Amino acid sequence: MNKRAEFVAGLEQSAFWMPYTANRQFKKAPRLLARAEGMYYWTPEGRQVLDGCAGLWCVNAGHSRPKIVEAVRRQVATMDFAPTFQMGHPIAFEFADRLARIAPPGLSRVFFTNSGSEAVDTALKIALAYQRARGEGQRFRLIGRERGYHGVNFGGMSVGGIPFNRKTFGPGVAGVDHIRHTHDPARNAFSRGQPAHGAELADDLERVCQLHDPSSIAAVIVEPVAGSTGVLIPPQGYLERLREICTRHGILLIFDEVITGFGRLGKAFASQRFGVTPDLCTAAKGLTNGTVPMGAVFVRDTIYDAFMQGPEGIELFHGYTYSGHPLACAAGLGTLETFADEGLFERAASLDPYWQDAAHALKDARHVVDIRNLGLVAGIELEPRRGAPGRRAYETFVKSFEAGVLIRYTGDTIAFSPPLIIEKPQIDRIFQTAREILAAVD
Ligand code: PXG
Repeated sequence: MNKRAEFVAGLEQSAFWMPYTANRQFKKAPRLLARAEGMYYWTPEGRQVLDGCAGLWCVNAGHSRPKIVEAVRRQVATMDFAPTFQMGHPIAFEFADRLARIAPPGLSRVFFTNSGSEAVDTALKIALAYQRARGEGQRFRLIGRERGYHGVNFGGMSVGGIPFNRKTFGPGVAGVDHIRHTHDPARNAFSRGQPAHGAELADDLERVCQLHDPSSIAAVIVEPVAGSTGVLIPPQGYLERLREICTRHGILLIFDEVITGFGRLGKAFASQRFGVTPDLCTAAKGLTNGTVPMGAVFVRDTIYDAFMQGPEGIELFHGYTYSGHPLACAAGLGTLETFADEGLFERAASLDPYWQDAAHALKDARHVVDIRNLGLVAGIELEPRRGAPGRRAYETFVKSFEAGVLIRYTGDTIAFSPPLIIEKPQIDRIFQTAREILAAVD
């Protein structure tokens, strides 16, 4: 047996319990990646694969970019780790201050975590503690949305709206309810950008407010664009209306921007693209270009100030050993520098129309029942195969990888979210490959 065959044969017994993966199926027929640069991965055999989904929606500046690699290399050789509990290191302050400059207006305080899931749970805890700090401790409820994904920790799982992510893990956090999702293909299929119909779906928050009494609600959390459940774009006017209802009832609005942050929609944050400013917002993934794990919560100044009023002492009993890890901060600074050097926010915005046309050109492709897009994201929804939901999208994903293009799939939607450095011929290749594969899969 050659080395590769030996490795694959050994996988079935491997100790690695893979996340969100059909382990038995995967270990029999693995898809492996060994190297990455720019827009491409290479398999261990040296086959080149175009990255159509920025790894997992995170490598927004492309792979192994020199400034990021160098910043991490320099930092690990200078200081590998230092605590941020009652101690500090300059790079964490520097990175937070640089982030505050690109944050949505007014959200200029930054709490560091190590992942999107931790950022979400941190944002929910800050929301609860803030309500208490301002004398509104009766606000204990947290409201999420159906089809929302907010990571896998207990808070994020509870406010999340994906049945499979919830059903085997008990009751979750108490006091959680959900508003309805915005997916409405009957009225909005094949919308380009934001769908025209559905602003009134935000009024479902009023229903939940009346049911529970709005003065019991601490916060509402939504993804501005729902990524994981199939690229659901908010209808025109919807986010504005959510904002208005939250403000009217003293409820904090949290945007989960783990996917939409860092240029995905052509601005630093979706909030700026939509012109709707939340009270807190989460980020992760693109924050460090996926190089070193990190998440962050951006907090409105007035919320931070409310914590700084009491007697001297620890203001928030919360934090992670690795909050503000020096390597993550170095990767983040290298990421910001790369974005600035290459104008990547603007690049994503300027490619948006080309991307949109390329995606919607698949309208007549086989199996396609809807196409949704915004910024450099697209979701193509397929008609489910009878009796085997999700199977057609899964096979499309596998065949696409074999054809040299990495994409994502969720349910019966295939999702595209390439690094923002993508060139137009690469955009053509992604969608052309999808068209050919859709013609070939059953
Ligand atoms: N919030 C949102 C909106 C996310 O998309 C998380 C929180 C959790 O982040 P961490 O870093 O804890 O994984 C996410 C993560 C996919 C996919 O293909 C999406 C995510 C993760 C993995 C796969 O849809 N989103």
